[in-house]
Amino acid sequence: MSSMSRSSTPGQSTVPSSTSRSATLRLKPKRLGPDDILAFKSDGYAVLRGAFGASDMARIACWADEIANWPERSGRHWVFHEKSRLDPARELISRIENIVPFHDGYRALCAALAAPVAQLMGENAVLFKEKINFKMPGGDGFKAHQDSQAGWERYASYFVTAVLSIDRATAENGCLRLAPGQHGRGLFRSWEPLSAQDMAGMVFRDCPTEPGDLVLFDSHAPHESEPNLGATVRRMYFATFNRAAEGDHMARYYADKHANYPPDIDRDPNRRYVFRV
Ligand SMILES: O=C(O)CCC(=O)C(=O)O
Repeated sequence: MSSMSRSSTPGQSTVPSSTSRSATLRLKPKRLGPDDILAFKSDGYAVLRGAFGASDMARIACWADEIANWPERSGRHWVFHEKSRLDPARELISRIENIVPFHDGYRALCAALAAPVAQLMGENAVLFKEKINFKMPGGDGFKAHQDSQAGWERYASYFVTAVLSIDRATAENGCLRLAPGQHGRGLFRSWEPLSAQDMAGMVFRDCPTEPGDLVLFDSHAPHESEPNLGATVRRMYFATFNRAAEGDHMARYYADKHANYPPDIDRDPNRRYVFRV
């Protein structure tokens, strides 16, 4: 049912080839049940608890450590940094994007995540973008927004993001917060977070997660998160898919993004880059 843009074996969580290692990896999340699908339709999101088991999560967490330790090089994975809110003298990794071309494990994970996303879409899903948000102690939060506000609708009309909790996420370390039942209002406005007026009547709820829990939300579902002012790291892997019928836009998306908001290693020191949504 599911397919991935860079997999030669659509619908399977098998790594076809590798630029880094040639191991074959199999990851298989739990399937969504009818109640999860109903929750997704009515709330704009669903939470699949324990989608991956402890041994898969131990591997996925190890891979995240591995990637965080890779040297930063132009033309490879994209690393973004931020100043710690707890100690401004400290630079933290805030997120790493564009991992799949360089990592067998995360490629297998994306292939696996395409399956529950395809269940929600009712058709094949193709990978659009992916990243790990590290949110280390001192890492910043995210203002309330809809993902499509970041100009995504020039590529496709609809997206579903699968967010895998690598670490335990709590109110203290900045878990996701989502506003149920608001996705049906469509896209508010591109390139700006939601205003107080947009949010009148929206109720954001903490969505604490354990390693292995999967949150799936659509691109109009408002969400936000607080900074991590606690002591524990809160890593989450985000894989966003569009309907296969709307095409494969990943290469174009990353090329366009590179022109406007490149990874830190590729930045022009004389240019100012502003994160908008
Ligand atoms: O990592 C988070 O807490 C939220 C991230 C988010 O909303 C985003 O990257 O669009």
